[in-house]
Amino acid sequence: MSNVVSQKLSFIRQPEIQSLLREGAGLNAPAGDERVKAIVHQLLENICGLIEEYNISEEEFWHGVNYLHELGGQKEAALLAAGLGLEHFLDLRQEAIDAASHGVEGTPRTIEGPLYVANSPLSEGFARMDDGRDRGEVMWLHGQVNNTQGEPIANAIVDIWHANTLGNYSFFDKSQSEYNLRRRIRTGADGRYSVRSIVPSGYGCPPEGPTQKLLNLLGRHGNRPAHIHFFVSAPGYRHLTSQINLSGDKYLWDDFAFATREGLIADPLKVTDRSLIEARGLEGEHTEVRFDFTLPAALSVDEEQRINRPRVGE
Ligand code: MBD
Ligand code: FE
Repeated sequence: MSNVVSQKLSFIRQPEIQSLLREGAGLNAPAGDERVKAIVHQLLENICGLIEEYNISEEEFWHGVNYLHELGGQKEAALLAAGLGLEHFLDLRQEAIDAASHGVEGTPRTIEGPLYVANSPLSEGFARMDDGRDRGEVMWLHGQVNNTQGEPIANAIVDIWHANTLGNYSFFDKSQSEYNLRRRIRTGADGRYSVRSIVPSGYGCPPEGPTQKLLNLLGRHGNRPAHIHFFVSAPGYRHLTSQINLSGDKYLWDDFAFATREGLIADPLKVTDRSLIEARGLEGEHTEVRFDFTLPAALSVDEEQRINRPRVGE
């Protein structure tokens, strides 16, 4: 081979090194998994190529190994995957695959992120999500789940989670009550869901954590705009993982996790109308956020389920 890369990477091209990479990946062992072997082999080759190309010192190498220990020890690997854009990449790739079979229809998907907790309390039509201890602005969040013909979907489960006014999520923030700001709503025949909650603030990565440490070296911030996460599912329809972002946030189009998308932005509305306040059983002025979902029909039962990934509470 005489391309630029192979000329530059002359050390790892030596037969002795190539043989070491094959041995390391178990290519000569009869047992094991072929796919894992192939992937690990290429991974080893890529790592050794980087070491050669960037002249990575032994000290830098062990520093990197220790960084993985820090990342795992503080359970920030999924946070870093979001911050490096890898989780958004998976969305873009899956969307391109899906477009081929479904066309482009329905509410856009966007990343789940690392802060979901399964099995939050389930209510019919309406729930209050906050425990009343965070004196943030009251938020009335509501909308309708529809099919692509615009008809309401009954028995859809709208699983909602969001941060408090400090940008923190219950469970991960032990100062909050269990399942605070986490609820599941089942829609009735009208396809509607509504919740009373508090307006969330944007999230910021733990400033002393390993994710922020790397982001600093990249010259990047670790902030997200104010957002609300959703899983929306219903029998016969495609599972949707998405989020809405609140317009007006300074990070709306500068999300460190790249989750903001056209079609996923909601405009918070100030409600002062007395009769509307009373109809909602609220005490006074509040912020209304309306967001409707459109779910395409599922082509298989698999598509009705969220992807499997390790989650708290499952
Ligand atoms: C969040 O709240 C979030 O949604 C993501 C993707 C990453 C970090 C914090
Ligand atoms: Fe979030």
